Amino acid sequence: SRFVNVAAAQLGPIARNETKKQVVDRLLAHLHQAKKMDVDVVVFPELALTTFFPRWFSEDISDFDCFYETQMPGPDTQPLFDAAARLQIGFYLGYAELVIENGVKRRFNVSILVDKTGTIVGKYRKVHLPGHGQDEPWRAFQHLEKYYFEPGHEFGVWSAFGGVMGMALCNDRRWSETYRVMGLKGVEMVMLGYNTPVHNPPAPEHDDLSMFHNHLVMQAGAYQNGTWVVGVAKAGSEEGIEMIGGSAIIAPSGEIVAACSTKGDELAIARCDLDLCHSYKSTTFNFERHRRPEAYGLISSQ
Ligand code: CDT
Repeated sequence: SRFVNVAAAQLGPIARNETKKQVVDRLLAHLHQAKKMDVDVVVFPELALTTFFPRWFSEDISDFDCFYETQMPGPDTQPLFDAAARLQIGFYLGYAELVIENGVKRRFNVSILVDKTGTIVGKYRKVHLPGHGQDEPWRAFQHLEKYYFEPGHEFGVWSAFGGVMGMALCNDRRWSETYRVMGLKGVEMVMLGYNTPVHNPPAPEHDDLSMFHNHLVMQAGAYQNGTWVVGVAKAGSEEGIEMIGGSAIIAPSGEIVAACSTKGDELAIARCDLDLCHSYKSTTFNFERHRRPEAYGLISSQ
């Protein structure tokens, strides 16, 4: 057995005027609590340092630069890395990244994986950016990820915590390709944070199904690739917008083995045996033996 004790560190809402210091204190409380329960790695949500700012349009995109991190660790986030090293606990963290390349500002929705020494072992830039790229005032609220971020271009895996770790962010979890690309790279645990409003303005008929769809996609992704999936929400009523909770740790069987039951700051913890992946990866989903890529031309070429 290869056990990794994992905490899904759900966050309740983050107010627009909450300072990064206040938020980081909430994250530190999670790290300390998790350590008491012998957790190896804590998974935080997407955009875990700020409110979900793509719900508002700003004509001048730079007005929102305060929601991005220009360095990681930076002065606000250094305490997380110090705590990780001191407590010997790792974490996955989602945040908005602002980098200047060749004099041009570039913005990404990213996650990082930090090991027990407080060292960043991997960074992932969100591939599937949902929503829209221009202000759409008819909506009850905006979902401007295509305006505030550029898409990333690959799904990676990293050796950490005694296994093969993968990262994704929110909307990525709805796409089977996300898990399959990492599955082909041998992933044993996919960590992903999300911010999902209950209400979907273009398709309000989906609203009642938002939690069903949340678990459906993560459970299917886990089973079809023989991997653990740890999905973590920023939940509750954030600036008047209701966000789903339902953070869950899902086994390679597709079963939910731990879940949050509130919409606030809450830990769900599971002792995950990475060797459980083997039973699926070597039988039903033995890719080498059973996949038929020659029949998948349409999706493998574009
Ligand atoms: N953050 C994020 O990707 N949220 C989307 C919301 C629905 S699309 C407007 C999601 O897929 O959960």
